[in-house]
Amino acid sequence: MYKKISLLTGSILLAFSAGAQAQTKWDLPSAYPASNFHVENLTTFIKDVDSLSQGKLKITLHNNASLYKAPEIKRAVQGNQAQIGEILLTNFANEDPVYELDGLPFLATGYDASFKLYQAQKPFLEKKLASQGMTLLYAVAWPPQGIFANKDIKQISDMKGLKWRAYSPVTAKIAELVGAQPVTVQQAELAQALATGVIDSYMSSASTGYDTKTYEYIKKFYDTQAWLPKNAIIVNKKAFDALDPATQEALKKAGAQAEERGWKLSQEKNKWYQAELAKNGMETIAPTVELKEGLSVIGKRMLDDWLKKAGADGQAMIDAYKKQ
Ligand code: PCA
Repeated sequence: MYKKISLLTGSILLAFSAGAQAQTKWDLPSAYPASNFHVENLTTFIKDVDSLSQGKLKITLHNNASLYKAPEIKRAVQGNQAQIGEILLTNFANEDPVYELDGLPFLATGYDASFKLYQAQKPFLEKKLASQGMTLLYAVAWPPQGIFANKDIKQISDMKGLKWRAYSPVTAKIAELVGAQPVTVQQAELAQALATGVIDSYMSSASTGYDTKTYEYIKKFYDTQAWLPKNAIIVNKKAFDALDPATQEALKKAGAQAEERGWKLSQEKNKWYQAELAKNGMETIAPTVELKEGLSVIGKRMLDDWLKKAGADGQAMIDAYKKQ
């Protein structure tokens, strides 16, 4: 009898403590597949949030654009249909120049330079997102961008007429400037666009080449290392404010850890992705001097255009970047 009572008391206590710790459930849409390093990183982040918040904040990942397509995720977070989401910043270049900066070719070409560019961009990015009712939790760079094409490309004029997959306004602009035909296709639909011949070339990372099995259609990767765009994890401000202070801290801590881990993972896995491309018959080619020069002329022109659009804030970002 005594035993029974104590068991009962135990379960009541358990029920009570579970009830007292209100649990919050968030949805996290991402546009990339499970094999992608950003998504691997997100999976660890979600586990960390769970343990650091002592189970109070449960985040469900919806990867591969299964909940929202890439260009829709930002608005979903803004409207709190999703409380947290992953976006490719440069996808939103038409909304504000601050989103475009890390998508410009040949401004910041390696991981160190890209991280510096991020530090210069960050305060402006945070301000812009705050004005849209969101906060920046963390951002991680994609590996350097190169050109996937079967054609021999020795100079930019060789890119004329390519059926060029663009993922952002900037990558569409590059196509226009070299005389290629841009078609905007997000990564989740890229494999199909290759299979159906809608496109025959594009500029992106080895990571995306691997995720989409591009090697089944394209055999050359020109390693131009032109820029490193970033994915950002953004949070709806109202959803964040509704969390208790300890849970807010847990989320921020897990985010800071994910940012640090993500930049390392991007570099490490880039080597692995490149090896996988080679294993699957893709040749990595160093760009010729002419090709590099042609692309940097384009980069310079795009930066000038960007500075005109971005005004004083833009100049402040570039100055802060160059000062580091
Ligand atoms: N992969 C993404 C964006 C940048 C990258 O490396 C894509 O191709 O859609």
